[in-house]
Amino acid sequence: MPGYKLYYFNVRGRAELARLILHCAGVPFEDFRFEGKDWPAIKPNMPFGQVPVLEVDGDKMLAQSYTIARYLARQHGLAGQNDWEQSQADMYADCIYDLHGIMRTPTWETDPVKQKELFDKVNEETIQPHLEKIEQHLTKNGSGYLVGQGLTWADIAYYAFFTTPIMTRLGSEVLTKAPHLKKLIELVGNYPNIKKYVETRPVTSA
Ligand code: GSH
Repeated sequence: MPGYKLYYFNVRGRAELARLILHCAGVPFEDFRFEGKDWPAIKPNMPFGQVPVLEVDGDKMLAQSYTIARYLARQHGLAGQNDWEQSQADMYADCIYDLHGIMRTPTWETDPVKQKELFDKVNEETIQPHLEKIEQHLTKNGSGYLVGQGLTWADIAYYAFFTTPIMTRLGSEVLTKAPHLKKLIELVGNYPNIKKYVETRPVTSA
């Protein structure tokens, strides 16, 4: 088993998907969380001056959150059963990467009224249309999972995104028209290793 050390700030952010994959697979790793004040000393040692970074066996360094997540999924049986399933999982995960970026835009608005308008707009114009498509895909696949017959890192990516603190900004009814996805998120959240981690992880604002 490789030795893993995951570098990131003490928030869920872009590292949480990797953390969830590792916990789900029951793989031990060093969850190296640091505070903002420690970042200037760490930054020069990161491959591109950013985090998350996965250190493997003490010397290999991998950057880019979704590259890390995909690598871990492949290593630990969560990438899909064949090339087609793996590409489907990648496709869904990339959708979440895009949504993650779009959801961040309103957070830069400082006026609370304008910010709420921006979140509502993202919900109406991006999130809800995406959910409509996801419902169709989940219905067609029929297994309850996004890809094939079992859990992949794509399911975990949807779980991570839709349970992230920022999603509360869209209101509790965000998944009302997405019953299949709601069920999938509950399913992922009830995997024993995920449940155990989520119940005990540090409480953070992001
Ligand atoms: N595309 C990269 C990924 O997905 O990993 C983005 C990484 C990124 O933006 N990292 C931020 C960071 O390291 C934290 S979320 N910020 C500190 C800095 O750039 O100095």
